[in-house]
Order: sequence, then structure tokens, then C-alpha cells
Amino acid sequence: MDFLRSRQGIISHIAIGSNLDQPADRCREAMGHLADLEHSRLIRVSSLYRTEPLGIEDQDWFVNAVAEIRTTLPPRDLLSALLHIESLMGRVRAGRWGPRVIDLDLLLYDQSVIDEPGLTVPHPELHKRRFVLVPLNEIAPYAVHPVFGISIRGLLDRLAGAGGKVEFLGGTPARITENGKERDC
Ligand code: A4P
Ligand code: MG
Repeated sequence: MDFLRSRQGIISHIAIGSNLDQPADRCREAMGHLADLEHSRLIRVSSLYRTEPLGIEDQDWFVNAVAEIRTTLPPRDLLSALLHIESLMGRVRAGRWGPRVIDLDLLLYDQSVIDEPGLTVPHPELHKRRFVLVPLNEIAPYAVHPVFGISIRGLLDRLAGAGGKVEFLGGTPARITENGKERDC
């Protein structure tokens, strides 16, 4: 695929999560950074959700959300940009699945399937996690998982009661910045 020649860019979905230092505010802050991402445009963001921790259960509940962007960044550059935002926001890596001030995961990059050291897309846990599927379903129910060929709504239905507890929190950001300008969201 010639990413750079595509004028429109690629639709990509990013998972946002935090369970430290005012998590809802940290998720909103991350959305602001995503709105300022180079070669990209923030299309929409989901509501915020309060979610039960999966993996390591003995930690605070998370706040999770999902953003949809349109980007001409190739997947590796997009991942680097996400890791850069994490470090700007002061993330200290304290072990897999541990508490974090911000986590940005690349969930979907249009219909691309990538399995390389350091980058797996679609995110390998996407289809098992209610804290990802609920916000993703809010903004992109008809997006199709390119490996399973099933829509996000279909994956959520298949989870039935599994995948962790998720509570609606509301609170889409009142204002986020886009290319330096504030706008309502
Ligand atoms: N990496 C590979 N593919 C990707 C991708 N698609 N997106 C690599 C992002 N990163 C990807 O990630 C480790 C490395 O994964 C990155 O350097 C990148 O090269 P990390 O963020 O440093 O480590 P991590 O997040 O602790 O591990 P992991 O396996 O990514 O965990 P997850 O999947 O991010 O899960 N419970 C609730 N309720 N809400 C949450 O948000 N999050 C986690 C972390 C566990 N439980 C949770 C939540
Ligand atoms: Mg991660």
C-alpha cells in the first residue's frame, strides 16, 4: 500500500486507557494530543467508560475510550507517535498490564493485518476485551475485524457476559485542540 500517496489517508482506531493520576483527565489529555498528531486528523472519540482491570486484577479500575483518526502515517510511524505521546504524558513502564498514567494501543489500521516484532495489528486482545469493544462499538460498530471478518458489533455480541465489567461514564471532552485551535467535540 502506498501510504504517502493516499490523499485521504487511512482510518485507524486507537485505544486510550488510564488508571493513575485522575484517569478521566488523562484520557482527555491524550485525546488532545491525538488531535494534534502530525499527518493525521482526529475524526471522532467515544465516551469515557469506567472499566474493571483485566490481566492484573489487584489495581484501580481504568478509564477507557477509543479514538478514530484519519492518517497518512505508516503503521510503524503511527505506533512511534503513540509511544511518544505516552512518554510526553509521563508514562513509566511498570510491568505488563500494570497501572499506567496512559496507554495508547493501535487497534485497527483499516483492513491491514500486521504481525511483526513490536507491532501486531489488529491488537491481539481486541476481540476479548469489553473495555475496548464497548467504546469502539460506540463510534465504529460496522468496522470489520480483518482477521475474523466480523464487525465490531458482532464481536461484542459474541462476548456475551465475558470480557470484564464496563460502566458508562459519559464525559466526552468539552474541548480538544485540533491543529492548535480549540474546538467543541
Ligand atoms: N505493540 C505491539 N502491537 C501493538 C499495538 N497494536 N499497539 C508493542 C500498541 N503497542 C503494540 O506495550 C508493549 C509493546 O507492545 C509496545 O512497546 C509495542 O511495541 P506496552 O504498552 O509497553 O505494555 P503493556 O500495555 O503493559 O502491555 P500490553 O501487552 O500492550 O498490554 P495491553 O494490551 O495494553 O493491556 N484493563 C482495563 N480495564 N483497561 C485497560 O486499559 N490495559 C491493560 C494493558 C491491561 N488491563 C486493562 C487495560
Ligand atoms: Mg499497551
